[in-house]
Amino acid sequence: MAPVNAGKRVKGVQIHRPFIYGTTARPFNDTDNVRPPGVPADHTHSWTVFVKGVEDTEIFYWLRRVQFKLHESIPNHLRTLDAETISKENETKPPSKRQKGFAVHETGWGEFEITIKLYYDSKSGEKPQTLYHHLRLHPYGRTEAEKEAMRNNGTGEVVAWTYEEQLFNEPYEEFYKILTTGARDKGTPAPGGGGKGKGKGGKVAAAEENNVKGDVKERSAMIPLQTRPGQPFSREAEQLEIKRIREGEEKVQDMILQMTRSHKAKEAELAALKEANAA
Ligand code: SLL
Repeated sequence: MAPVNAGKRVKGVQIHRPFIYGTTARPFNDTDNVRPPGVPADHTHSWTVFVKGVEDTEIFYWLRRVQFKLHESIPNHLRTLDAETISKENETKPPSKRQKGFAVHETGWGEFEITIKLYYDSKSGEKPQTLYHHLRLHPYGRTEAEKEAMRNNGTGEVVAWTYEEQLFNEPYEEFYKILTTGARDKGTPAPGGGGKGKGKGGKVAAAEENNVKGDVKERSAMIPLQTRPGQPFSREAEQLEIKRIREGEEKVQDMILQMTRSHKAKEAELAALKEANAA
């Protein structure tokens, strides 16, 4: 899709939208993940690759199409999903069954790299962008604890999820309106049908500032305050990560200090030995 020129850009403005992409895999078993009939006997896992909003908030208003390129050993390995088609299918489903993101469900036996191509709303004028994700079927890590962290709290699922933020730099005015019009509580309908109309846009920033309860609003750039089961990306997780990085930095600084000291001591020793040798 060739980018269209959608009028003037909003200068000095950068809008971001958080999203999550990745894979969730489960080994087949005899109880709650039985290999479906027709699935080859050498397939060991069922898995899903997805692109979705944080806390399953909608993303179809800025992300219009996703193409997943799977391993060539998989029949039909190019899978293209359109937001419009998914939305139409959703109309016939009860709210709890509606699909909020882009997802491909498959079965297989091996891990490989999946190419994920993102196509934006044509009014954005953005070129498609490619992400790469390695499908994980097996937990990995240097320690049991690291492996366990990939097992999604004992559900048996192997999760490999990545948090990302899509940046729209100086968006076109029309697209800016789409992005910023209609922040609202989750589960409430879009204003003006599809969010193109009636402006509640000014409330977005205020909503983020007043996010004391931690509820994520639709059509906002918010992420939850607290980590919850199945929702690992939050302000809380961010703070923990910052703490971990700070502690790592301190440790490295400490190691550098120790090394410098021992290096100086060795140099002094060397100088003394040289002196003794010359005498
Ligand atoms: C490996 N380099 O050797 C990888 C290749 C391919 C995975 C993994 C087949 C699924 C199907 C499948 O799982 N391919 O036949 O539908 O580990």
